[in-house]
Amino acid sequence: MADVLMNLRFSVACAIAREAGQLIRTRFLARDDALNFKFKGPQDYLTETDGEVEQLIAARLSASFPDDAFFGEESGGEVGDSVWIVDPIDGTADFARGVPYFCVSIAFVLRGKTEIGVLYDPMSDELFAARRGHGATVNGQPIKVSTIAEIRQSVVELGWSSRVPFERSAKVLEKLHALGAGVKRRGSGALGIAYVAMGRQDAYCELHINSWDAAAAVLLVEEAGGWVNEFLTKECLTQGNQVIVCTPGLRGWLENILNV
Ligand code: LIP
Repeated sequence: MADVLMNLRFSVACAIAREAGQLIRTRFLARDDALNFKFKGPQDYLTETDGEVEQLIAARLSASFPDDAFFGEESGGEVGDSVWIVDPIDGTADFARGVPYFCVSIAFVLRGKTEIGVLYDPMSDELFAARRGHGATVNGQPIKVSTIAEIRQSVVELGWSSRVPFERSAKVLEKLHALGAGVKRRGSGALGIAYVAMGRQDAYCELHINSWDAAAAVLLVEEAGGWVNEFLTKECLTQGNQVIVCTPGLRGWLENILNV
């Protein structure tokens, strides 16, 4: 019975991610050139669509799974034994400025472990999905991390934000460059981590990222054969944490580099 319910949660989460993604796409394409956004903090964007999409997801999940808790980036919520962790738009800065690089992220966490992770990028029409123990897919096709094991042959995305003094992120950036890594920074941690799961890049790391940004995508990497740090600690659910996801061969390099 438990497996049947988890299967149902997985299917419903995928459907909700697509519905939410279509709403995000509609709002993105209809946007005028006016700068319709506010700031929650330094370079921390907020648009009306963030709240609209989170309300849609919360309503759909509550209707299907009324006993589950809900915790979203914009509205907060309760963190119970079974809880949905949601980022309505990851990559809000790009969404706000008209750059088509963002996704919706939905994770289901049971007794502190992520069991379901679903991301949808409505601009590329890519649905990334994973259920613990059942592999990871993009649009239903299995995905795997790359086989890159040498840092000087790797593509590593480094995220950063005003939540961490830039000097610390700069030290990581300097170390990565010194070791010959190809370094990227795109602006959506969720998509950056999902790209590791499908081998588009070989690692994603950030000194601090929120649970709603990364929880779903980290499960994708685990299920795609990658290594992930102990990201989703009890504190992380509400406080965030450092995240490192990578190919197994890059683990040693990145654990050392991030020890800043
Ligand atoms: C973003 C993260 C990114 C981080 C940004 C921001 P948002 O999430 O995905 O990794 O560096 O500061 O937190 O705000 O677009 O949902």
